[in-house]
Amino acid sequence: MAGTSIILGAPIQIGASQPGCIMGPQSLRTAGFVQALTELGWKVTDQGDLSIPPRAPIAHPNKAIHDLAEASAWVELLTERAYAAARDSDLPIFMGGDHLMSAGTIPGVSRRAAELGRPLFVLWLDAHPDLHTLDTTASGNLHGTPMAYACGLADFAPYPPNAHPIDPRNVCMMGIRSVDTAEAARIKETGIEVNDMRAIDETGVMAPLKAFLARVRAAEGILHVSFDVDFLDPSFAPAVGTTVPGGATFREAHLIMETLGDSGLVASLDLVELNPFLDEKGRTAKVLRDFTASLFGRRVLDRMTRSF
Ligand code: B3U
Ligand code: MN
Ligand code: MN
Repeated sequence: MAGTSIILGAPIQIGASQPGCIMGPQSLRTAGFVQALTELGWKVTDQGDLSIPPRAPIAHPNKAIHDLAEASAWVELLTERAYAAARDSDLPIFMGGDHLMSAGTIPGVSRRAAELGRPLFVLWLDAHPDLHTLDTTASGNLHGTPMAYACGLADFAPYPPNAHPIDPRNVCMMGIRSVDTAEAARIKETGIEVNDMRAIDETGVMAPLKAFLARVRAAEGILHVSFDVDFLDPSFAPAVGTTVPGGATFREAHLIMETLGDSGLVASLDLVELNPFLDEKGRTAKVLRDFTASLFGRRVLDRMTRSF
């Protein structure tokens, strides 16, 4: 399954509640991320880290919001660069940075999907749905908003208008276990598929994952995976600012990544919210490296590729 992968670092931390995600891409590189994929036969081009120039603050009626000018600059830059990375490689990886990053990467890869005339699907692995708008976020932390922007659910000015919003019916969320009231209302309105941890406890991860992958395949869709570290249980992935107990186990996450790799449907990947300042001897960075390698084809034993 090996092909080409562009790696883009987006050291964003202004969307989060505490500093540290700025070191995310470097921590992954230090863990031997690029080598792990190269060993699997992938041709990897690390384009390094993006940056935005300093800018004047922008005020918003919602006084809780901070760093809005920087956030819109990141969205604008990432939309363009994610589009180009998707156009120029088989499976680009966007290394965050906090989850604000996906407000740029998803519209970027969505533009590429539109160009190919194929629908974009998103698998959202996260403790949170990140469905706040600028008006409903109470924390003012903009990493709580990317999915609402990606789906075009509200006016996000001063962000650039989202020219390629995704259809909420093409989103599948897994691992959800912390939802604010406004987000719950938006889940109801849009009908976004949310597999919360209760659902996963009841059915396991494979039933909803297989059903979703079958939908992607039937629609000849392109799949983007957005992987927030807090999807994982903090007991083995502590390097995240917003830990929520009761996350995915190592085995559940590993099975998801191998199954995604087997499917051959994944066209782009976000790795977000890694905060190396909170890590224990690089443990979480290594977990992300290994899960990514699983998605990229690393297997414990060779076995027939299954198609889902
Ligand atoms: N929904 C809360 C908490 C949160 C969202 N995303 C993360 N935390 N990582 C908020 O602040 O919007
Ligand atoms: Mn998130
Ligand atoms: Mn989260």
